[in-house]
Amino acid sequence: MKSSTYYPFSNLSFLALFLVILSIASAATINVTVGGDSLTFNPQNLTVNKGDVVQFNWAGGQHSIIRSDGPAGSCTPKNSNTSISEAKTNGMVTFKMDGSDSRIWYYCGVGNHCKMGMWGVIALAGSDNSGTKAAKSSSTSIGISGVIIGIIVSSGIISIFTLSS
Ligand SMILES: *[C@@H]1O[C@H](CO)[C@@H](O)[C@H](O)[C@H]1NC(C)=O
Ligand SMILES: *[C@@H]1O[C@H](CO)[C@@H](O)[C@H](O)[C@H]1NC(C)=O
Ligand SMILES: *[C@@H]1O[C@H](CO)[C@@H](O)[C@H](O)[C@H]1NC(C)=O
Ligand SMILES: [Cu+2]
Repeated sequence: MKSSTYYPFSNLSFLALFLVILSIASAATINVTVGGDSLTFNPQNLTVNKGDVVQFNWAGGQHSIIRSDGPAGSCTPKNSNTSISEAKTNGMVTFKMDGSDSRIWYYCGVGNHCKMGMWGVIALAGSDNSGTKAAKSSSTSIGISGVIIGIIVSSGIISIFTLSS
């Protein structure tokens, strides 16, 4: 009697634990090379999952990482929290895409590096506006077609009744 009360809870706990483990396991570290042979962030355009950590590795030259408000290629700092890294020549910094932004833009603030193309974008997979809208409208149309199919089925049944009587 006691066990029948507790089993559903322990199943839910296992499911919750499994989902937590899954989300920890799927959080990845993605490398971006800063500078080196060219004035670039490589890869320049990155799509990551929520919780992923982007690791910027300096490969040569003096570079900083400053956030902008976009669009891609903007060399103007964001209003607040603009710096991911001050200018330096080696080492690394990490930036976690924790879900507070669905997309971030950044650039190197040293010299004319940004104008030369030293900027990058990190987007969260599946969280851009178009994707959200598409997902919403498709589920709406499924709902509408469900109603329409329901009406057609009902009218079919009605007409069958009409024909046989
Ligand atoms: C990322 O860079 C670090 C340090 O340079 C290296 O140890 C690691 O293997 C790299 N990871 C990937 C996935 O390339
Ligand atoms: C990154 O995306 C921009 C458009 O936002 C594009 O102009 C640029 O060529 C892309 N960079 C690379 C390396 O593909
Ligand atoms: C700036 O960053 C700090 C630490 O990451 C955070 O606590 C704070 O909320 C941020 N402020 C804004 C305006 O984004
Ligand atoms: Cu630079």
